[in-house]
Amino acid sequence: MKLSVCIPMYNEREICVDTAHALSRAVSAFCTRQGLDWEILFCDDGSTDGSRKALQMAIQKEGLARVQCIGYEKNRGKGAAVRTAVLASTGDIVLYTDCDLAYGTDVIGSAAKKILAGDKIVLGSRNLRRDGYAGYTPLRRMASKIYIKVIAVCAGFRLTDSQCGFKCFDGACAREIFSLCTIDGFSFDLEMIKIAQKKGYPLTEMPVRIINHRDSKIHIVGDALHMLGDIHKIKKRVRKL
Ligand SMILES: Nc1nc2c(ncn2[C@@H]2O[C@H](COP(=O)(O)OP(=O)(O)OP(=O)(O)O)[C@@H](O)[C@H]2O)c(=O)[nH]1
Ligand SMILES: [Mg+2]
Repeated sequence: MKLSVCIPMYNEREICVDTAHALSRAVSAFCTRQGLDWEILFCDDGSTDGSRKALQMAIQKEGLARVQCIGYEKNRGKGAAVRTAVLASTGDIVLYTDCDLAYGTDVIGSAAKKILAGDKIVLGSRNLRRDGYAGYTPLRRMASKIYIKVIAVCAGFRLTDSQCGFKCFDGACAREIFSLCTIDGFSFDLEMIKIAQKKGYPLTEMPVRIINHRDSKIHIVGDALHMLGDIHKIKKRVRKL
C-alpha cells in the first residue's frame, strides 16, 4: 500500500523547500508506523520565481529521495496543478494540501486512516470545530463562511466546507474523478465534488484547522462571481456524464 501526497505550487520559492522537508519527515514517520510506501508530488503551476529550480536542486542535494517535482511552463491555476499531480500519482491513498501546509501535517495521518478504514473521499472542513479558522481575522472568517454557504446552496449540496484545501481519496477513485475534471481555476473542488456525487461515491467530512494562514491572494467579490458562473457550467456538464 502506498500514500501519495500532492502539492500544487505557484510562486512558493520562499517556502517550498522547507515544506518538502517538513512533509517528508511527517509522511515518513506516519507511513513507517503503518507499513506504507509513500511519495510526495509537487506540481509546479508555471511559477515565475524560480520555485521549481529551487525545489529540484534540493531534491538532488538534500536527500529528498521520495519527493518529485512535475509541472508545466505556463500558469494555469490551482485546479490544473492538483489534477496534474493526482493523475501522475500512483498511491492507493491520494491526498492534496496547500504548499504552506496551512492545515498542518497531523491531518495527513488522520485522513489516510479513514481511507484505510474504507472511506472513499475525505473532505477537510474548517466549519466542524470552533477553532477551525485560527489565524483568520473575524472579517475574513465571516466572509469565508458566507461564501461557502452560498456556494453550497447554489451547487446543491450539503457540505460545510467545499473550498477546503485539504482532501484525501482512495487512489483509484481520485484518478477516476480527476480524469473527468476540466476546470483549471479555483472552482475545481466543486467540479470534483459534483462528479464524485454523480458517480455515487460517498463523501466524508473531517474537521481540520487552518493554522498558519498567510495573507490572502483571493479577491472575495471577483472570485465569488466567477465561481457562481462556474457552478452553472459544472452542473450542465456533469449532468451529461
Ligand atoms: N494563488 C494561486 N495558488 C496556486 C495557483 N496554482 C497553484 N497554487 C497553489 O494552490 C495552493 C493554495 O494557494 P493559496 O494562494 O494559499 O490560496 P487559498 O489557500 O485558496 O486562499 P488564501 O490562502 O485564503 O489566499 C498553494 O499551494 C499554491 O501554491 C495559482 O495559479 N494561484
Ligand atoms: Mg492558503
